[in-house]
Amino acid sequence: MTRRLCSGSGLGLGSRFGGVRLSKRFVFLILLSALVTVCFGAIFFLPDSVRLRRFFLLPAEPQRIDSAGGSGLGLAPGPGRGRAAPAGPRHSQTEAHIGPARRREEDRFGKEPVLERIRQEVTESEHRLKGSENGAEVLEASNSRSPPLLEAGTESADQDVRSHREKVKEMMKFAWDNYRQYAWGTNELKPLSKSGHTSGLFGGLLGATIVDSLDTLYIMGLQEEFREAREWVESNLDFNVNGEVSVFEVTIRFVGGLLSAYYLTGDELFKMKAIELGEKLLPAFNTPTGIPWALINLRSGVGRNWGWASGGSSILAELGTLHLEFVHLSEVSGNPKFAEKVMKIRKVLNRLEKPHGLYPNYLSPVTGHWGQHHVSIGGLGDSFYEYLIKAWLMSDKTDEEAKTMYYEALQAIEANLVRKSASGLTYIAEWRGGILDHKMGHLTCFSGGMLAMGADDAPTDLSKHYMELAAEITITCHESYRRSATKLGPEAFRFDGGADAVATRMNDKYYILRPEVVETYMHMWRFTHDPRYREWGWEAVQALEQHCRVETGFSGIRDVYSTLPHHDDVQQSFFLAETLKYLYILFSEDELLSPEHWVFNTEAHPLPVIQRNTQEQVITNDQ
Ligand code: DMJ
Repeated sequence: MTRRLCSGSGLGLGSRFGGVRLSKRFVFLILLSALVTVCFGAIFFLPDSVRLRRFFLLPAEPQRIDSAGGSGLGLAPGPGRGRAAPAGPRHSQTEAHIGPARRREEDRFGKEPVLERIRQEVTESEHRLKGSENGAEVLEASNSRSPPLLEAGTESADQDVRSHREKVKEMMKFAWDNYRQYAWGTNELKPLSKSGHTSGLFGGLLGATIVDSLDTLYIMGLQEEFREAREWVESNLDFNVNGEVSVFEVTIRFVGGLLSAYYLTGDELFKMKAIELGEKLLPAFNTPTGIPWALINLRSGVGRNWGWASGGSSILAELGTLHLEFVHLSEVSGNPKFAEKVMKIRKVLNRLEKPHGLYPNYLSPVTGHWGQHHVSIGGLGDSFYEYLIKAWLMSDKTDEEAKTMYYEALQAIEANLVRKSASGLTYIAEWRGGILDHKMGHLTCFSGGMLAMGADDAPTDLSKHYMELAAEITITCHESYRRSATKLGPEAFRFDGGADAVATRMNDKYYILRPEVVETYMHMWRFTHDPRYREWGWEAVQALEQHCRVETGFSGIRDVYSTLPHHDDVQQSFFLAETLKYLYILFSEDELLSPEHWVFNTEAHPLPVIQRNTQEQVITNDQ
């Protein structure tokens, strides 16, 4: 009878190597010396590895938050601005602090920022699989430093502006306190039921309001609340959940929120959490084209698309709104694999034939072909366009590809979708296979701010025009608010059948505390200093107070045309992340999170512009 020997059996009384019998002690010594060599090498030759840091370095203590100026900010400005820089990424690094891994990196690539190099590499060879796929190529951590949040001596003398800002801060505290009391640790507050709200977007992932609020609390100087939030993140934020999450929602709210908290505070905890979550999302990109799945099970890594999406497609606004966060994940981890994923998406989109120059909202991750030809600058499409212009700005105006794609898309949008109503209101319609649907979503209203943000760098003859278009869209969105009984805008409003910026269908009449209109007011104020934008922002504050504030938080309403209270019982996390933050900034000085230094992700989480010559500047600053 033949018997198969198990592989370990040969080590019974000694082993055979090429027929030579070795003693037990000799084998043991060989194994021991191999082990010592591996450990020695890992400790002394890879000291900058992110993975090793996780094992050997304790997270940094949180930054002390001082109260500074009337803005409520507890933030020290960046180097060279007259105050001491806090620890963390805002610290300048002397050459001595640049680790061996960074130096190895410089030897190979010069002093180019990681982003620039990745962009070039992906362009040169999209199909080349790099060592980074399996973590072998781990570069030194971020070379970007945080810019100042507020430069000294810029507090407004205007008492009204200050009191409006204080009012917004009070609203934030009220929203937070009630979440804390009735829904702590869940995703969102149900302010009427006084309980937690679970949304299908996050699978078993918890704490959306906490992570989404971190930077708002910090910026407003709500120190105690920020500390509690940080503590919860440290002790409870767990990504090892067996549930399907939306890759887009988790990226913009959780990854964006954590990255932003890291850049604002320098607290390593947020960075490590952001990277850990980023890693968990990576399997979503394992598709034949690199176009990510919409949903991913965080534990198993199995991905799929929404059942309702045309022909199993991924959605443009979802697959196209990962860029800023994933580029920053590479910046803070030093690992290019995150940025490579989103650069790959960019390449696929850029290469595709576009009907009339327009991007349909559905794209198959398997074939790389468009699904249904539905085009919208609102739901399903919106933030894809936003991230093109923001990628350009966040790259310190070096990402030419993003810039070109943005202005080309804008031209097609203008030619095919922008229309004027009979009364002269400019709106952006939706496009269904060549047929216009004369409706504009609340979501589309972000585009006023986007147009203003991109106006400066438009081809010269178009700059002024885009600024005018931005102002016209803002007027239309304001009208959609002004024409309702509550002075809050509906989810969608129409320009056909006699309608002019009003909702005509019951299921378009709701308002769920969305930010897009006040977001645009904020940007328009900053670019023009036209006082009406602050006035309109204040109108929105009053309407929110009157119709959305309930005894224990803020709630959406089901019909903006009725003043009878009919609340939806959800305090959305984006109300704290975006709506209140944009209102607060609207009533702050321009230097708070100035566009020169910061770009907001689509959930209003500020991310720093990645300076072209960061490395050189870092060294120069310390000399
Ligand atoms: C936010 O989560 C983001 O702004 C996203 O891009 C779309 N809409 C919601 C808020 O309305």
